[in-house]
Amino acid sequence: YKHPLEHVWTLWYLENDRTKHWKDMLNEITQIDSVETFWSLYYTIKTPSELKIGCDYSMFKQGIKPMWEDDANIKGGRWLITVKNSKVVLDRLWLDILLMMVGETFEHASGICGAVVNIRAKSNKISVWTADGSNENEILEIGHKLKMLLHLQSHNLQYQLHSDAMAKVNSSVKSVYTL
Ligand code: M7G
Repeated sequence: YKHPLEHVWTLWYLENDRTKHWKDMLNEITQIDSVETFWSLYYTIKTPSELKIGCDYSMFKQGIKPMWEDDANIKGGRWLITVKNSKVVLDRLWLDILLMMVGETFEHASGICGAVVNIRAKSNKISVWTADGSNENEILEIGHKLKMLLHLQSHNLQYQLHSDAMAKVNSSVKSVYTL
């Protein structure tokens, strides 16, 4: 017997390759539909801090691609957490966020599309993507819960719209909310 999750989730891996278009760097790894599958996968794959620079993991609800253009994301945005230095903190935050998502911890769990971790030379990033960038209540509930449950009092959480990320010309995307 396996303990089913409320939603089926898909794990994605992006491997940096300058010869490829962004979308072609995305690989769908597997579906996660039970607590047991979650943990066996978690212990099989590398943790985010073990990945090479330029790589990403994403875990999204089944049927949603981890890209701005997906119908579920196109009107949405992301809570962005910048994680400097510590490998332990990065891996811990990522696991906690995955557990919060599969455990439907958020009051507005239905508004969550997935989460991404970006391994970057400048600073690593973890983000939680939500479907509706105009739903202030939902966005703030999710943001406050992330901040509180992940003990991010000293971190800055920024909510950015994917439409702004898509349109960005320089490297900065404006934040709609900051916590
Ligand atoms: P990033 O990997 O989100 O962050 O975006 P980074 O700047 O810290 O590396 C890097 C680049 O990847 C963007 O400027 C886009 O060219 C491309 N890219 C990233 N995302 C999430 C998307 C997406 O959802 N759709 C498309 N078309 N390109 C994306």
